[in-house]
Amino acid sequence: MKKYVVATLLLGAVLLVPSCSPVEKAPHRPPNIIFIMSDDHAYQAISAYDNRLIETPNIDRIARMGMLFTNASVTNSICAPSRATILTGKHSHINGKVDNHFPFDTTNVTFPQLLQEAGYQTAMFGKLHFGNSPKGFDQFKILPGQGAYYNPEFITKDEGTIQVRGYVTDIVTDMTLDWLETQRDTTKPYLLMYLHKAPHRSWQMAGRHLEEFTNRTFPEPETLFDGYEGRPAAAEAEMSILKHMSWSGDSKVYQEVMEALGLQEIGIDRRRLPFGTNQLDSAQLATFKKYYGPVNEAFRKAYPQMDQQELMKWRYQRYMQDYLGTIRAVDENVGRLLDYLEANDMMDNTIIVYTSDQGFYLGEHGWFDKRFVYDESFKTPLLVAWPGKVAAGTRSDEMVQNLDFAQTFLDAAGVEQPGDMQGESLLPILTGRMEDWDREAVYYHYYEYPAEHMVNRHYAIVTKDYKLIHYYFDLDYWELIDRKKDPKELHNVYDDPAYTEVRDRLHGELEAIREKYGDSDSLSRRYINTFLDDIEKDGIFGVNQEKLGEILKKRAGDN
Ligand code: SGN
Ligand code: CA
Repeated sequence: MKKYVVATLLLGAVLLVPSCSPVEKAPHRPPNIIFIMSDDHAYQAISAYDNRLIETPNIDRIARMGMLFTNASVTNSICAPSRATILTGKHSHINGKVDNHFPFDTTNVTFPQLLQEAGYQTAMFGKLHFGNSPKGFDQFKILPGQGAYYNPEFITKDEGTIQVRGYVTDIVTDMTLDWLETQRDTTKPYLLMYLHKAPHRSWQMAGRHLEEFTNRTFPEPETLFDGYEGRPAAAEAEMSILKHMSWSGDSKVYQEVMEALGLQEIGIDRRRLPFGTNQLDSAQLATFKKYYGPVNEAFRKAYPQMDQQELMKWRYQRYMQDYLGTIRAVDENVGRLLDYLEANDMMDNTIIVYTSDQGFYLGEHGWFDKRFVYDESFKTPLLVAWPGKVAAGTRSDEMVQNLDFAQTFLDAAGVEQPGDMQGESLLPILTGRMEDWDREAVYYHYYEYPAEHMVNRHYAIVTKDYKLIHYYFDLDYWELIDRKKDPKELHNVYDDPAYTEVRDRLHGELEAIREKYGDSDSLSRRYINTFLDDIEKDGIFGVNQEKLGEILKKRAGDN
């Protein structure tokens, strides 16, 4: 009997041998891919990076299972262009989606289409923001445009436009879990894109988090009172927490309180009065009022004594409370998904990515929003788990980008990467083959100007040590940032003689990287003209009319 057991064990061992044998490789099993992306989620608000603002235990689980990237960035820090780069593996100037203004060109080839052709089952739930429906998906339910936090509508593949009651972060997760539970074709590997609207402006948290978050106080960033010396584009931008946030939609100040205090609504937000509540039903609104009522009362009393600095501090706290409150629900829901995968033994051979479409300013430089190549919006969170393939609890400070996702997934799936994609597969980093990775610099190009927040057009080369930035329309000047000596990015050393050599070297590298990726001044000029032609005809939302007039007049002078 004993002999029989031993023989059986030996036979079992022999049968298992092929996967360990040096000659015969195990057959490739294409992994499942779960791509989780939130909208405007700053890495400063993920505790795996930094726990001063909020604990995100569930998102952190992905880093504990796999790798945390500390130097991941985007090629163009704004929503739809980032998503287009992710799907196409190409820079904005090549895929054509340079800004949020025009719809995505659906003749682009995207990695989900290629995975679908290769036999993957594909699904997308949540925010896309393309102005059209995604190609290459067997199933999708997406928010129209920015989508709503409460009782949102969805454009669906099979049911037309539907409205679902509830809170968007919970609903997108319900849809995702429902798909995993009831629609999976278990004979195929799958690509699941689970895309949150939160924490996008204007921040509306779930009712269950109002009590905690409207009562919390958060530490201030060191650069809350940046004066923008030497950085004219920063000085011109309209994204100051003090000056450009709206009283109603952003800070949740009631109209009657604004009137009592003589406050004029700020910027473009007039359309959203009163206080961003148009999508809430009466019960949801009552919960909002229960918590924002006392906030308003306290503000009504305190405001007359506040100086500008105190007001900035108050507005920063209000901002953090609401922004971070929306992240609590994202974290809880990521936890629901991970729990589901664990409970159903679905972690094996599955890549799980958590990222954001870009970073965000949480008071650094006195700002909210993004767009600049400065770290808080240039960098983006990136956590990747792949149990069995990526070592648990690892970190990488390599300069990876959203440009690399498409090729990474194709590589992992064993699908050929089209020669015109511009990123690189991250598998060498993820699986510890660093001899196959040698990137030293990345390229950045932001376009959307003139537009809301008025961030000048700029392109840049970024290395681990420096950023060389050219602001070219309508300002025209250079910035050089020494990332090691000046991590808060407060000093433009472009004209400092101590940096002449660095500056000249970086100019050469910038020209080379622009050539490598096929970007040029003539292409930039073409994008400016298409944009200005369009807004000259139809106007543009959110732009100071006087400034717009000046830009268009200057342009007329150019021609
Ligand atoms: C909206 C926001 C802006 C934000 C853009 C782009 N204004 O227009 O603050 O920069 O979206 O964001 S709001 O008054 O409508 O909230 S993106 O993530 O879609 O690129
Ligand atoms: Ca975004």
